[in-house]
Amino acid sequence: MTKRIFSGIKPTGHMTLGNYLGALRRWVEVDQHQSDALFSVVDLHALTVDHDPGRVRRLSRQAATLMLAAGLDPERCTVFVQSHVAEHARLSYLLECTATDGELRRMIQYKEKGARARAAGESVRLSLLTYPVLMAADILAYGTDEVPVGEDQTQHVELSRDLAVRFNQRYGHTFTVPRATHPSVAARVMDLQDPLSKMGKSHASTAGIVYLLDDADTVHKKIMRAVTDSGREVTYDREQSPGIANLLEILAACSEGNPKDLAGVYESYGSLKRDAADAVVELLRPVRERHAELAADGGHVDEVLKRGAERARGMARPRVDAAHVAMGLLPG
Ligand code: AQP
Repeated sequence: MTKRIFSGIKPTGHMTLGNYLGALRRWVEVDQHQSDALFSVVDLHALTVDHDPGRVRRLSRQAATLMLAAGLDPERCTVFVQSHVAEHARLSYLLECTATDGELRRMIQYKEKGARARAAGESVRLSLLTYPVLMAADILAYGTDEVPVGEDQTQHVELSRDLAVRFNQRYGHTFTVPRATHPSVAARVMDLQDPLSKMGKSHASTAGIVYLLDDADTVHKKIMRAVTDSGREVTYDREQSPGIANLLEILAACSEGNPKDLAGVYESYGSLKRDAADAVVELLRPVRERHAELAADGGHVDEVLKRGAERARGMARPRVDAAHVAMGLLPG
């Protein structure tokens, strides 16, 4: 049987090189060809933190456009917006009745983002605590076998596995137990200005983040200004030399190379940075060009999303209905 794949991107900021190398590129090059795959703009997840409604709407359309521009083919896979398929929220509640508050409070992202919000004197939305359950619903609703994600999402996919197993034990077999898969290089692209932190699209400081829609000049500047250490020798060592390791991984991911082997090729940080910058610019050029074409024809993207949501609904509904009945609710 064909394996089922689900993954998503949340519209919390402009898409980054981390999103591309950690997730989107593999969806395009591998996943959509080998499986029955669904890729979603997971917009409900963008409401878990302070947000501007107009910006979320614009970023959702931009994310969908970039997914198509990068090469997702709606004839091969299902591309849709999460909030257009009510089954996600419906299943999320059923899974909230399966999860415990303790396991959600242990989620690293909740701890980090919650602490940041409290430190800034802001309140923490309840949905920041519960959204990993919604993510489990995103995945489990489709009988997903594999979830191709960057390394930062491992803990959330683990929760989905735990909830699937627990639900099946309590109420009878309903859900496939999914597993996370990661790219072999660049599963965690780091911020160019702070190579100990992930390159994240919602981060406030943008100098260390390469956005997919940055022009060539901006990409060059950001990479040439990347923070490195005070050494001179180019070695691949994530602990001792995280900035250089990050650049080697980025270059390796762009050139299908291996970061360790590439380290031996360079004698200066400057030449490594130049080659990494050129490689990223070339990698992103066709995506930017195709994005401009697609953005000029918004009707096409809307039509793809409409068809995608219809298809996704048809796939999710029988399993969510089954979960509903299995938990003791009367069939509607
Ligand atoms: N830096 C990264 N390196 C590798 N993979 C990454 N991903 C994200 N950042 C990196 C992967 O991209 C997919 C979509 O990510 P997302 O939209 O869930 O998260 P984000 O881009 O990191 O956005 P935020 O709002 O900045 O996130 P957080 O919540 O971390 O603050 C996922 O497969 C992700 O692994």
